[in-house]
Amino acid sequence: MRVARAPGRVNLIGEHTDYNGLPVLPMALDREIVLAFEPRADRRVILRNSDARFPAIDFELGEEIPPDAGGAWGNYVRAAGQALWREAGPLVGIEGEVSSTLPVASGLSSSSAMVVATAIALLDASHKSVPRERLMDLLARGERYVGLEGGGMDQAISLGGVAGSALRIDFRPSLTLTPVRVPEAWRVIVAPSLVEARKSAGAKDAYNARVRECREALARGTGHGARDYQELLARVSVPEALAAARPLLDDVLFRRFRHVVTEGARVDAAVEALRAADLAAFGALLRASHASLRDDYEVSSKELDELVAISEGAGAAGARLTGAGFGGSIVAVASSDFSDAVLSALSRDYYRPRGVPSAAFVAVPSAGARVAWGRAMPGPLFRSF
Ligand code: NG1
Repeated sequence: MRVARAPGRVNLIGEHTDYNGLPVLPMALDREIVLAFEPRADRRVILRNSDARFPAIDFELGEEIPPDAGGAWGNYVRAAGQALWREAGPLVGIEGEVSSTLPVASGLSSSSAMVVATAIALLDASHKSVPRERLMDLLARGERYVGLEGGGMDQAISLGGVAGSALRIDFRPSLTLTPVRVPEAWRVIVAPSLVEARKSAGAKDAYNARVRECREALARGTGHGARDYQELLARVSVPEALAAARPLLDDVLFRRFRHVVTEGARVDAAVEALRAADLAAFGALLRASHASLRDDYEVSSKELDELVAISEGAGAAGARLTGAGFGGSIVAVASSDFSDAVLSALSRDYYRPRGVPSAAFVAVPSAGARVAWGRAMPGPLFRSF
């Protein structure tokens, strides 16, 4: 048996920036999709899921793989199979079982972890390889198979995660990953809202609408001829971009535009704060990011706002929704002195009233996806991608 493991991620800052060409700052989690598999002699993929909610899947790899009925987890497997076949095919199939320590639809990228785990399993089974950055990019485009016009953050961090570090990921002019160590005394707390952000369902339309609005805002002359927001901000400052955009955009488009350009600048500032171990400055940026996502981008919810308020009230330096929003999770950053207080407050004020002891956890910045022989053998037998 071989085992492919692909972690989920928590994004510290840089939300809804990746598909606009601006950077992000996620870290890979110590929670992951685990795919135990054996290569097959033909091109069938047969996978069981240890979670009884998800029925087994069985399909043939190829250039054009027909989708399963909407919303099925098997579409993330198909997405990886089709993208990889087009890049590196023909491939041999696999047979095995998927399990997960990642909560689904929680803004922690279990879907991209599924795509990445499938891809590295198929490559391993077929004795093929694809250069790392190329794989990140092709899986990002490949995941659009499920109908979400997503960016490239999730596949890149799941493949490229570095233990102990967050990664600044730039998408332009080329995909670049820069690890930035998370200070020992900081705690990154993830708190799921228990409201699922199922992008295979309603949240997909809301997400794709934001992608279109951002393109439209740029096309209405606010982009100074730039092809994306990265090019725009290489030409003009944030205040200049905002002043020029105001008269050209209606209220909604202006607020979408304002979120994107200010969030891009917050990523730059957050990387500096992280390098300087300046927790107060980092926390202030998280707060500003959340306000912008709530008021300008309109992707928060009352549950996410409540989690943010509880965390900050209990001593977190800052907190914000993480991932696409519309449900999912928040991330809070606190000094080690305050993390217990934050976790207790979340349990007392958010989870217990909803009938669960807690769902929050301290996230450990972890390594990226890998394939190993046997069930859980660490060390040199791991092959990194
Ligand atoms: P989630 O929904 O949290 O997995 C999505 C996109 C990201 C990024 C964030 C918002 C995919 C697979 N994921 O992440 O690329 O745009 O929203 O910052 O499309």
